Amino acid sequence: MNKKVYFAGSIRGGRVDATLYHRIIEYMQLTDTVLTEHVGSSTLNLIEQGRSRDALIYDRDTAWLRECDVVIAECTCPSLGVGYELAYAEHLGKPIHIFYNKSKTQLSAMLTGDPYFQIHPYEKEEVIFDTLKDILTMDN
Ligand code: 6K6
Repeated sequence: MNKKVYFAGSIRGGRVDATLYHRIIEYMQLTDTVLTEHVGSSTLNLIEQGRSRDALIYDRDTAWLRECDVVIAECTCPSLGVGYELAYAEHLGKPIHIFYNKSKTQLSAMLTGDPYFQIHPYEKEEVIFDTLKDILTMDN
């Protein structure tokens, strides 16, 4: 099944993992539709542009969260926006998979302590793609 994927990754929280996000998005786009392709872009404008511009981002992203079939989040780099998206998607009952590199960070207890989330710690990047393949071929 071609799934609509909401990929979440840090933007204003820091772009240290932006190239990893790009590789994850490219992999998922081989079989599925990624609604949030921009999260992996190397040319994002990170500057605050006022609340009305940010309101447009919020409205579009929350509409995509309502539309998606599954949420995939890469949480090695902490991000307030990603944390918000995860809680929003949980409230909607969306399947949520969280990846993080356990040799680089400790995930917030508000994520690891919530049994709703499917959490996938990894050390080697290759493992992410095997897990994604399983997720994207699941029935839901
Ligand atoms: C313009 C073009 C591309 O990006 C922009 C402007 N910023 C955002 N656009 C779209 N989604 C955003 C933007 N800033 C944050 N988000 C959403 O919040 C993304 O879906 C990320 O998963 C998450 C990142 O939050 P922060 O707190 O790290 O910025």
